[in-house]
Amino acid sequence: MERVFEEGTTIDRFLLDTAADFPESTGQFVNLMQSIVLAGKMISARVNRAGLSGLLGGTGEVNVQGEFVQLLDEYANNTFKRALEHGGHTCMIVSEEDEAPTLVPERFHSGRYVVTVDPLDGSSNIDVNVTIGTIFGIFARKTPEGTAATLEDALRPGSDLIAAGYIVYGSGTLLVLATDHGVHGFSLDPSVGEFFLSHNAIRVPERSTTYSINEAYREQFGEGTRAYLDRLKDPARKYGSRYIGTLVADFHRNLLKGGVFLYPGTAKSPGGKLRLLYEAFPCAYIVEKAGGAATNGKTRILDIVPKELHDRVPLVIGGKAEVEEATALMSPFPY
Ligand code: AHM
Ligand code: MG
Repeated sequence: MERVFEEGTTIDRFLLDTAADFPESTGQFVNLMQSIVLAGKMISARVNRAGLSGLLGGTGEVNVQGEFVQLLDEYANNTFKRALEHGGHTCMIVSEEDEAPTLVPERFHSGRYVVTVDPLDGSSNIDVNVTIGTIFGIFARKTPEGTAATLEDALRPGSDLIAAGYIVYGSGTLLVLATDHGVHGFSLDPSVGEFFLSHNAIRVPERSTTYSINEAYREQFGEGTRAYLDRLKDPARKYGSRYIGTLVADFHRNLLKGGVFLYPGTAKSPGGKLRLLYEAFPCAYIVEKAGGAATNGKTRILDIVPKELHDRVPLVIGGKAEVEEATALMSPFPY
C-alpha cells in the first residue's frame, strides 16, 4: 500500500493515518511505535550530552556476546525495556544486551507484539563521537494475547516481521520506519521534540559505486568474497569504499545513496559476526521494502529461521543488482 505523505508530517499523524488503512487495527501498533519514539528521543538526548553527563566509557561488564558493555549501551537497553513494558502492546523484548528474552511482567498486559532490538549499535564508536544507532524489528505474536509469550513467538523467519526500523544518532537524529506502507524517514527537531517526515518513500538504487566492508579481514574471507572485492576494484567500475564500523550508519548511507554492505563469514567465524534477530532481520526487511536485497551469501536473509535468540549470520545487503552479483560469486563456497 503506497501512500503519498507530505514532508513535515509528524510521525504521529503518519502512524494514525496509516493505521486507518487497517479497519481491524486495535491501536496497539501505534502505541508501540509511540513508545519506540519516546525511547529514541530519550537516547538521542543522552547521546548528545554523554560527554558531559559521565556516560562515556564502560560498565566493567561483558554482555552475552562477550563484548564490553558501555554505559550508554546499558542506558539505551534499560530505556527501551522500560518504554516498551508498560504500554500493553508488547509481550516480549529480545535485546542484544540480554541473554534471556524479557517477558512483560504479569502486572502489565502482555500485548500483541514481540520487539527485537539492538539498543545501541556501534558501541565501539560511542566514545569518539561517531554515529551510533538503534535497530528494531517487530513480529506479531503467535501465542494468544494476555498469556506469557514463548520462544516460538520470536524464533521465526524474518519474512514474518510486520515492521522494522532504526534510529541514527548522527549529525542529526533520524528515525527510519519500514512497513507495508514503504520506507519513510523522520528527522527529530530537538527544539520541539518531534519527528517530522523528511525522507519520503525511500528507494535504494539497484547499483551504485560504493562498497562497505572491513577489508582488514580480507585474507580470512572466503574465495567468493575475495573474488567479488577484486571485481569491484576494477578501475573501470569506479567504486569507492566507505566503512564507519556502525552497521546501522553504514546501512543508512547505502540505503539513501546506494551501495552494498558486507560482513561475510571468515575462516575464524564462518557464521559471521552480526546478529540475525535484531541486526540482519530488521535491515533486510527495510532494504527489501526499499527495493533492495539481503543474503547470507546463499540464502535470502528473511528466509532464515533462527535456532537461538542470539544467532549470528553473514550479511550482504544493499542494491539488488549488487547483492545478486555478490551472491553468484559467494554461493559456491562454504563461507
Ligand atoms: P555492536 O552491536 O556491539 O555495536 O557490534 C556490531 C558492529 C556493527 O555495528 C558493525 O558493522 C560491526 O560491529 C563492526 O565490526 P568490525 O569492527 O569487526 O568491523
Ligand atoms: Mg549492533
